[in-house]
Amino acid sequence: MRLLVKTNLKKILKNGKTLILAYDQGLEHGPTDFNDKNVDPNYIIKIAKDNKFSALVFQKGIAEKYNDEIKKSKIPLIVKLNGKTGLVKGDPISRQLCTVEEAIKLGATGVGFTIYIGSIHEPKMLQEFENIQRNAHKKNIPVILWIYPRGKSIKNKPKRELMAYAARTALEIGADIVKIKWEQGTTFKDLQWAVKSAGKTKVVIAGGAKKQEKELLQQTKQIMKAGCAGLAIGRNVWQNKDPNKLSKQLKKIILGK
Ligand code: FBP
Repeated sequence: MRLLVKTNLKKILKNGKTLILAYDQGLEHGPTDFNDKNVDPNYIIKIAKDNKFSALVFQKGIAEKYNDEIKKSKIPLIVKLNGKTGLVKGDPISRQLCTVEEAIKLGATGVGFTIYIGSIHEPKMLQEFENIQRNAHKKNIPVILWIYPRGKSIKNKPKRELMAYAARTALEIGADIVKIKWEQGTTFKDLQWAVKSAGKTKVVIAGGAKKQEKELLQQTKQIMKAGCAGLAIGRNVWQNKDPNKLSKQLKKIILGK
């Protein structure tokens, strides 16, 4: 990897660890995930700022409209370059909605992209990623890949295999950080195998729908023990009644402070 990409990666990873706040659910799921408070992007920026998250993830619209507030927060920005709504059924496809150049103009430290491996549309997403990865690395911008096995073809495949396959794909196609789900029904050992499969690509785990705090904290300890770099989490933090308290607990586990 080019040295400068590494330098910029260091803005997101401290000692190889990271706690990223994700807020692209408004597009992916719709405002059903939100309440009166967290529907406002400023609320999310404040959580990230007050708790010194490692990075914040937005789609380009929020990154543009709330640019002053994001810059003032001094939290590194990751701009998601593709996305889709949750309304279309069938094998998913997430197309590019923003370029690397636009993300850089918005002040991005990193860019994010989603690929649904196993979807019949996988080749299109792989190809768009290829272009983004090359452009981003030319400009010394690290690439974070959200990679989720989805679609009819994966229905009967073991979750353990799919999780490691997702992680490995990220390494093979040049992602700097890969975001996977710790698939339900898989074990700690399975997660360790996925981390191993990702090689030098750092693994972060998605939060998923809101769960009990105790469960989340216990899982986070396991995630770190398995060799992951941290979490890229959304709903569990900004849907929590006390996001500051939870963020501090997560930081202690992940970053040790
Ligand atoms: P959460 O912690 O809220 O699950 O966010 C993680 C994330 O990857 C988001 O960035 C994204 O919007 C969402 O999950 C997509 O989840 P899914 O594809 O399962 O609906």
